[in-house]
Amino acid sequence: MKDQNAKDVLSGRARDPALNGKDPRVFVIGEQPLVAETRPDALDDDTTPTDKFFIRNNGKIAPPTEDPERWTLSIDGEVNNALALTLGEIRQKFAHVTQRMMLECGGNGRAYFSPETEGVQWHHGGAGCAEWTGVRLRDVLLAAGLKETARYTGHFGSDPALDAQHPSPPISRGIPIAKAMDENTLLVFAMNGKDLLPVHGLPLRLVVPGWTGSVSHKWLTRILIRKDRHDGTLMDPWHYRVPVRVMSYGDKFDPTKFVDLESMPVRSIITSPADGARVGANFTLRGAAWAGDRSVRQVEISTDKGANWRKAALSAPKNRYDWTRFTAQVTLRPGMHELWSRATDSENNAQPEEALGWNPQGYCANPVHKIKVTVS
Ligand SMILES: Nc1nc2c(c(=O)[nH]1)N[C@H]1C(S)=C(S)[C@@H](COP(=O)(O)O)O[C@H]1N2
Ligand SMILES: [Mo]
Repeated sequence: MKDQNAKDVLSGRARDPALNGKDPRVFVIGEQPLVAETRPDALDDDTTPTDKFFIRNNGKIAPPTEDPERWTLSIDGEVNNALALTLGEIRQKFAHVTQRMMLECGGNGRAYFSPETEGVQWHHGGAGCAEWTGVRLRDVLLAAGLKETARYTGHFGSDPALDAQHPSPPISRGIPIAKAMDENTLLVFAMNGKDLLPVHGLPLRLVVPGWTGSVSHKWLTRILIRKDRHDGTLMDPWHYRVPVRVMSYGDKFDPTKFVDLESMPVRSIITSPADGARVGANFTLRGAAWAGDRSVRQVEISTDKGANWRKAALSAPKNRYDWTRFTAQVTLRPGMHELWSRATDSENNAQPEEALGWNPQGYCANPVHKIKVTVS
């Protein structure tokens, strides 16, 4: 991690203006396109401040818009009244909702797979929990009048491809209509009480909580309602799909044995103390846990590399898709120690000690979080 930061300071941070104002613990793991994750000790706030929120772009950041209120979102396809709504109209016509909800990249945890897989090497910090303000996508879709044939959404935004060397069209993913109609799926114009930052989708984005972050489209301009699964960029058989059965490195890739990655798996992180910290003999350990569409049933802590576990105290989430904060009182002898956290979800899935479920694109690695501390 230290090396990561050094590299970050020398390269990405110096160059990419999107990192201006971000906490130094948001470190670059991909430069073209810009991808940056948050060190777990920077996720110690109940609500993740915007300056500590991870960044995942697939192309360039969309060019700034002159007049955000006149930004237009179109809804077309399998609807009775195709709509073209300005942001001003969206604000005016639909009820505003504010909820604290998780956003997490589908590749979060990828660095823990062995053998290493393709893709950006996220540790545990491709996730954050912000207060999102917007309107329910459901309300807008009801205004457009879904036809009986409506099955799936397709999302389009205004971010351009990276450059001539990377001419692939911008990401365009989608979700089944049931998730689009879920009351927690929001069309968002504010993050933590302020307009979205350009890098987080100014002026309008989707937040589809609990699911792979790739469906939470930024710089959103159009939602196409479809009769069948969307076929946009990164809806191919490789991306954001996970094997139905356990597979191993070297197994033949058979696309018929894969399903769309939707809900993210259970995960916990220790947010205090920081990895590598010096601590007193008695301290309060703090952390956060989340589980995609499911809830967190319990979090356990081990101070002896998994030989013994004991329960952490959980605080109640504010609303659905909020993370669960936890604390534990820890007493340790002088010396070096490891602190581990393990969460279990409402369907009794627990984090494994090492990343299981290897898959070629490296989705959903959720091993227990392990940090080292020194008691002096
Ligand atoms: N238009 C657009 N939306 C996008 C992306 C993108 O590249 N372009 N990346 C997606 C991915 S993969 C993730 S994980 C989230 C990250 O959101 P954030 O950068 O605000 O943290 O945005 C999603 N929405
Ligand atoms: Mo992502």
